[in-house]
Amino acid sequence: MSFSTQFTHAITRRPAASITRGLRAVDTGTPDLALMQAHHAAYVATLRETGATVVELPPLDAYPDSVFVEDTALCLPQGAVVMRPGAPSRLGEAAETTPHLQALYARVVAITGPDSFIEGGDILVTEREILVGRSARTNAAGIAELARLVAPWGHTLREVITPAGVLHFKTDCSLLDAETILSTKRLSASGCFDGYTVIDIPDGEEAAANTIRFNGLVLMPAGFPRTRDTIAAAGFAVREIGNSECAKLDGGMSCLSLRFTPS
Ligand code: CIR
Repeated sequence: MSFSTQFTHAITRRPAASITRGLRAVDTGTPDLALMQAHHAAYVATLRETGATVVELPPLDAYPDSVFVEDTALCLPQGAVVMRPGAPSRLGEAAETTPHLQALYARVVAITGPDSFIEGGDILVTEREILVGRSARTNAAGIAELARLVAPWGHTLREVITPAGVLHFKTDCSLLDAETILSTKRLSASGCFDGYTVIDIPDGEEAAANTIRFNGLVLMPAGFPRTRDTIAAAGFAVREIGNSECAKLDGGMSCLSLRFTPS
């Protein structure tokens, strides 16, 4: 069983009313809470449809970006690592996730800093390695600390670069199966996926690169028909989920959940 695509559990957090104040690189409009809630419910229902248990955490109004729960932890088969978000307004979110991981995992460790910063959105776990993109949110000290924490669990880290102007490494790529990565051309051109099979995102649909393979399904943002057809033609079962409101805050499919099989 592939630990990078097959999961028994997910954790999500419902969007808070404060989502209107969420971080964004460019202001393209205020997110509509009701529409985001509807998209989020469809996302959770789709995860559940695969047979997984989804733990839905309540909204956290103190943290406008807390719906993007992926950034607060890295979940591996051997244990979970609580992250240390590089965005100051998100730093406290990680501690909010900790007890929920401790309820499911025997081993929960944490990035402690004080100079280390790292967000889950910069981490792509494949069957053979963990790729971590250095970005505006993830620094060398954070990557080094993560490498030390997961080495005893048998994991090898490889540092890669998140393209300039891109929020997170996984903003531009996703794992579709143990050997196949969906990527923007601007990211794969760096050579970081050499040795994998790469499926290119069609030009102009770069915003569709952040998908998740979750058990039998690939969840992708709605509105990118060429990417949808490309993924389907490669043999994957695709589900389109509305993402218009999260996209206003630079968020996508992976950001909305932690996916794992607890140990
Ligand atoms: C942020 O800037 O932190 C949020 N507005 C978006 C986080 C998206 N998370 C992710 O890609 N893993």
